[in-house]
Amino acid sequence: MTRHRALVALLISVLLFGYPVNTRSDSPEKTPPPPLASTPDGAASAQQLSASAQEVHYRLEDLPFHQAYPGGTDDATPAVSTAGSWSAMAEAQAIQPVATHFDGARFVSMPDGTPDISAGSDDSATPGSVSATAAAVVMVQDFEGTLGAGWNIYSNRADAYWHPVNCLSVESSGSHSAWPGLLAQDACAGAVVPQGLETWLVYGPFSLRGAQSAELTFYFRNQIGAPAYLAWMVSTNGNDFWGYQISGQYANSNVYNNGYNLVSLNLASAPGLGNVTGRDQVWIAFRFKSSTATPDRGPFIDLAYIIKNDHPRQVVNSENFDVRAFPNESWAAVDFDGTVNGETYWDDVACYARSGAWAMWPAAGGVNGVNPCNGDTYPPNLTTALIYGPFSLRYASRAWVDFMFRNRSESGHDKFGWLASYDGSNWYGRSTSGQQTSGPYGNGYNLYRFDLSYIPISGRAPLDLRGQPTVYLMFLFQSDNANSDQGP
Ligand SMILES: [Ca+2]
Ligand SMILES: [Ca+2]
Ligand SMILES: [Ca+2]
Repeated sequence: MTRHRALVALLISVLLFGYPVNTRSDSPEKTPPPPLASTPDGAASAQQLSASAQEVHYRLEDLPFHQAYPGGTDDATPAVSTAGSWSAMAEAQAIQPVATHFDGARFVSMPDGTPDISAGSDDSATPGSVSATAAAVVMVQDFEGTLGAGWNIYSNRADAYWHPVNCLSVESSGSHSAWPGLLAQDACAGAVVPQGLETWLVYGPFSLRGAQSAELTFYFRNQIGAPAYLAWMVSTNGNDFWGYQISGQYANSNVYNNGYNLVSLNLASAPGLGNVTGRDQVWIAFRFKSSTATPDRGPFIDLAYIIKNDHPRQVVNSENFDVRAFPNESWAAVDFDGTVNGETYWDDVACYARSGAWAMWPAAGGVNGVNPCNGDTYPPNLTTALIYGPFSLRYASRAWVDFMFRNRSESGHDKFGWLASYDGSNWYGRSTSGQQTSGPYGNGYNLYRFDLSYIPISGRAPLDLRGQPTVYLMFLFQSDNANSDQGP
C-alpha cells in the first residue's frame, strides 16, 4: 500500500441546481485525504501554478498614464455559444477528439472488448435532452475586435502598453492576441518588450451580485525570465489587486494553440480577497512589468472570459492520489487485454511528479509493471485505463474535470486519452501524443479542462453530459508495438 501522488491532480467540478451530487463516500478505515488548498472546495489547487507562480498584491494608483483603447469603445459583447466551445477551439493539433466503444458490460463489472482511441466516433445513441442551463457570461475578450466597454489600459509609457496584435491567437478561428509592447514595433515579427515598462489591462467594474460562483479563465504564453513577469489579479475597489504572477519560458505547451497555457482563477476563492462572488463591483487585471533582464518577446494573452453562476460550485472529487490506497472503491485500474502482452496497469511512481514525489503512470502496476524512475519506457502494445465513477451530473448547469498532466509518447501512435461516458460502454473525449512537457504548473505539467458539458466529437454534435445521472471518467493510455517513451 504505497502513497500515491498526482500525475493527474484531478478536480471534477459541477455547478448544481441545489441538489446533492452523488459524491463518493470515504471508507472509515482509510486515512482521510489531506487538505488540498485553503478553500473549502479544494478548487485553488487548479489555479496555483506550483513553484512557478507566486501570490501577489499590486496597486494601480501609482501608474500615471491611462490610454483608452485606440480602436474605439464598441460595447458589443462578442457572440459566443457555450463555455465548452471556447476551450475546444483553443486546443492545439496535438489534442484530438476520440470516441470508443466497449462491446460489453459497464466497467463496474469489468470492461469487455478493447477500446481504441484512434477510432472515430461510433453510431451509438447520445443522451436525451437535459434541463440544465448555461452559466451567465459576464465577459468574453478574444482581442479580435475593439476591446469594448469596461476595458481600460494603463501604462507608464505612452509608446508601449497592452494592445491587440495580429498573430498568436489561441482560438483556431481567430488571429489576434494581446501583447504589452511598443506600438511602433511588430510583435508578430518577433519584437521584444521594452525595458522599464509597466502596463495594466483592466476590466471592470462588473457585478457578481447574486452569483455564488464565478471564475476568470484565460490563456497565456510567456517568453521572458524573472524579474519580468505577467500577473493576473482581481480587485474589489479598482485599485488594490491580488492575484498570481509568473516568469519564464511557457510558450510551447503543445496542448493549446500557439503554445498557450490555460489559467482559471476561481473568484469564489481569490487570493488575498477570498470570495468575491455576490459583490456589486469587481475588477480583473493583467499586469506586465519588464526589467533589465535579457530582452525577450514577453507575454501574450488571449481568450479571457468571466462566467458566473447563481449556484455554488460543488466538487464531486478532488484527487491527488496522495493518501488513499489505490485502486480503491472509486478508482479502478484496468489492463484491457489482461495477461496478454503482459499484465500492466496504472500505478504510482516516485518520479516525474508535479508536486511531492509521486506521479500516476500507466505501466507501473501489475506482474509486468515497469519503473520509469529507472529509465524504463512504457511497454509496447499497452491498453490500460484509470477509471473513476459513477457520479451524477443531474441538475448540473456546468460540469468539468480539471486535471494536470505531462506526456511524452510516440507522436500519432502512442496516445494518452481522457474520456467520459454516460453508460460505461460508449466513451467520448480527447487524446494526445507527442510531447507536452513544457507546461507552467510545475515539472512541466499542464492544466487541462475537460468540459463534460461540451465534448467535441468528430462529425457530430458535441456531447453534453449535464443531466446524466451516471457518468464515468477514464484516463486511457495505448501504445503500439514500437518506439516507446516516457509516457504520460
Ligand atoms: Ca484571439
Ligand atoms: Ca496486458
Ligand atoms: Ca509506439
